[in-house]
Amino acid sequence: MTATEPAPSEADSERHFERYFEDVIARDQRIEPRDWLPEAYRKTMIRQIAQHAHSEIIGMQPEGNWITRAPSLRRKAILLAKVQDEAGHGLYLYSAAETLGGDRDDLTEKLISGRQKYSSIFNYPTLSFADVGVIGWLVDGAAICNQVPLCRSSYGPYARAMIRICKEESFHQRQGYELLMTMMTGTEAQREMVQDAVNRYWWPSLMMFGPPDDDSPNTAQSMAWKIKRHTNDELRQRFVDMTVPQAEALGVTLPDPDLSWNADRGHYDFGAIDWDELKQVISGGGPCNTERVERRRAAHEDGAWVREAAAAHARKQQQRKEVAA
Ligand code: BYC
Repeated sequence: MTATEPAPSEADSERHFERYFEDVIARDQRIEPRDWLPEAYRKTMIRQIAQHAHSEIIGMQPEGNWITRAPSLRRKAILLAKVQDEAGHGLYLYSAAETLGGDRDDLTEKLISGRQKYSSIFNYPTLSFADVGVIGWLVDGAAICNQVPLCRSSYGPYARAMIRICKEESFHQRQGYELLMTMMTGTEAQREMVQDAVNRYWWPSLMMFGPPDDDSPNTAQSMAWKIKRHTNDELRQRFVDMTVPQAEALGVTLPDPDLSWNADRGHYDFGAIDWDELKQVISGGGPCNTERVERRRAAHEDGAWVREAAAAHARKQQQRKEVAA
């Protein structure tokens, strides 16, 4: 632009930024924190990342229930490490949300006041140690199916966080499967515990992928922005196809009489999912919703002194720096 050319209007600049954003998406490159982005993209990204972070943090509770009662030192060490990993995943994700202006305190407040969601799966109880294995196998297995494509999500900090998270989730899935294999080669009572856990967790695991495509309000826009790379139903099908042979190898029965190989489709057919149950659990009416949120609220309140002490320390350090300068 020369001095004699008129300055671009605000609307021109906005259009220029918009074109740049669309171009980055079309070329399959990443949107980075300092890039201009449409407000709706920012909102969607904060919603998804926050829901994901909350799921990791609330997801520590069902398995945490078994840390003190793990049957051996080895199982206890494995479970402790896994639950700690979930805390780490939550922290990377809250940091990714912060790069979009999502304030961590605000997000936590929304979680504990029920204004933001977390994955439905963590509202089911863990009734036996076999549940730890089944969560690793099915829940982490479903999470991997859903999250590997998110490593190519269009928002850079989210995609990069997802690479590390997926590596750790793979170990989580393996530890679950290995635990179940051990139990399945144990006593009859152990085999029954595994089958009972599979019966309780199979359908809720399928619900983790979200509502069916024709009832998923966010999918079309999130696919267009390349936040999501596959629809909810595509990923659910991928999970079923991957899991059926694993169930056979394990020797458990998946609780679905309609599950059968469809040679024409090249996929397994499966029975109808109870979408009313998913709606009820998402809207706070699952078996453990109240308990999970209460526990998170109590932990947040118990930790207030730590946050205050850290803030006071940071202020003191800053004052010392200013005095020294
Ligand atoms: N539970 O239009 P839709 C883990 C919500 S933790 C609750 O299809 P979208 C682990 C959805 O948010 C892994 N809410 O939405 C941790 C939306 O809400 P709004 C957790 C659900 O976003 C510890 C509304 O329903 N993984 O691995 O296009 C131990 C309409 O849905 C659910 C993630 O968070 C649900 N199941 O697609 C072990 C992955 N499903 O708009 C393991 C990241 C849907 O009313 N998230 N909703 O506020 C995603 O991939 C997508 O957000 C979803 C939903 C596929 C979940």
